[in-house]
Amino acid sequence: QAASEGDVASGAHLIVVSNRLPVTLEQKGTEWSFKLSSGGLVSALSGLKREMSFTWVGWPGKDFGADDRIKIDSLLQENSCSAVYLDDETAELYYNGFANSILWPLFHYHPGEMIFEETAWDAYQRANEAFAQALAAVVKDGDLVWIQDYHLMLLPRMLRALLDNSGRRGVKIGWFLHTPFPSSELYRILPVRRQILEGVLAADLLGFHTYDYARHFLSSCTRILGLQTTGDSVEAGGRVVRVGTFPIGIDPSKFSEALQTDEVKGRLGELERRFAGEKVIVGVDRLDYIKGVPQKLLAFEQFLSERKEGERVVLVQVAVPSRGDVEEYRQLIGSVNELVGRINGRFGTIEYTPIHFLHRSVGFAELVALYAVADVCLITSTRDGMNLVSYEYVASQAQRHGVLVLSEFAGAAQSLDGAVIVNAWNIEEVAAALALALAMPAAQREASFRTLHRYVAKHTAAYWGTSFIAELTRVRQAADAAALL
Ligand code: GDG
Repeated sequence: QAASEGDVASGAHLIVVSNRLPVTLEQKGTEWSFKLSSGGLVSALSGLKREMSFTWVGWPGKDFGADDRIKIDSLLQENSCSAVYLDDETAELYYNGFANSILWPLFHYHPGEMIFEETAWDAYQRANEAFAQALAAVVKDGDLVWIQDYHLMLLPRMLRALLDNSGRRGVKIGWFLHTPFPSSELYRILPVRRQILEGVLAADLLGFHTYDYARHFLSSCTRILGLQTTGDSVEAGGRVVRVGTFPIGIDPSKFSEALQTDEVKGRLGELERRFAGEKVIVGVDRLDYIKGVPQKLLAFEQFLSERKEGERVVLVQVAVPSRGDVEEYRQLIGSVNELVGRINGRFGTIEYTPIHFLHRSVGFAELVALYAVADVCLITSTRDGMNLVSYEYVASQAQRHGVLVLSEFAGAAQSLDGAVIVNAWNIEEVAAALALALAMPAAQREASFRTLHRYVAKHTAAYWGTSFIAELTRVRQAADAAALL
């Protein structure tokens, strides 16, 4: 049962907290302006914004001087946002040093990439404390605070302490993890494993994309903290913390509506002419080692080497630059460039380039046209919390009924019946799935599309957000009722 805006508006105010505000600020002369940035979380919360109003609290991306802060604050306030300022050194160490170099690799089963440094851990604590202070200044009795992701795992506890000390009552805190939560066998590697668990356990409701992630979290609580758990709760410090599964989604109407615009129709027509007589496979990923781009390229190479007849096949791979200031990401760019060069050199001709590799982000209209023109979408994440690209492809395929080939290591594989599920590490298997997908009869493609589309149309970003908030409200009512007894 999803909450409506009225449910929240009737009592509490909702505050959403994430590491980054969803904006990029730009200065022209003395004036500041901003544009919305892209990414999984931004896409999901924009869908929620259509359903209910909230204030968004987060870091604006860099530090600003006092004069600029005044202008930026009022610009943000007009857009229901509020900034948490961090000095540049703290921000760098907290974001790149701890969140992206320790928690991110560990949560995606890459412990080899994890280098634990005390200075980064100190910065993570300082940054979470800065968020807690900023929030404590705006949170009122009875408000709902919804904290996002692995950057802010100490925040529930720090915020709770500040609220308790200042006598604030009835504030409910939710936290949602957008990445996988790894098996406790892996999680226990983390030197600060206790502090991180205790940090989130001060919340009232903890949300994960899949049941597996929730289960891993609960067994970490038992094994590391010795806490009592049930299938959907954990008892910590005399309180019962609810643990639930809330699979995220997209706003599918954004895609179906875009497909009706002249801009996208025009571009789609151009792409159809450009790729006439060829089959198109599309890939859209941030260039992150979790997205399995090298595995995808190797599988495509294998597929090409086995293909004896039929139309030419091209792979259009959008690889959005990401975290270029972290060493592992720079190495990845090098190896991906090398693979693309090798495969194009091996299979290309004057008339035919097998891989169109775009190492940049593309505009939304271009993205939708690319999704719509593609016969297959190939997702080979080696681990991925959910993966919204898979949903977006389905939302753009009402005409073509293309085939989704999806890694079993993406959270989306748990929900998207109708996709061809593959082990992304098995190059032969992915190559065979590509051949199968491209040869799939129209009736089978249509049936799979219908199944996929039904799910994507129902489990939207707004549904995800309102279900979480409804549950947080319910948890609060239950706690209030217990307090009266
Ligand atoms: C994290 C988790 C989880 C990408 N390239 C362009 C572009 N995008 C947009 C896509 C999509 C989003 O970025 C990517 O979302 P994903 O979910 O695939 O991946 P992450 O960014 O890693 O997100 C993930 C998500 O959080 C939500 O919980 O699903 O598992 O890792 O919306 O469309 N948009 C435009 N141009 C591009 O070139 N306009």
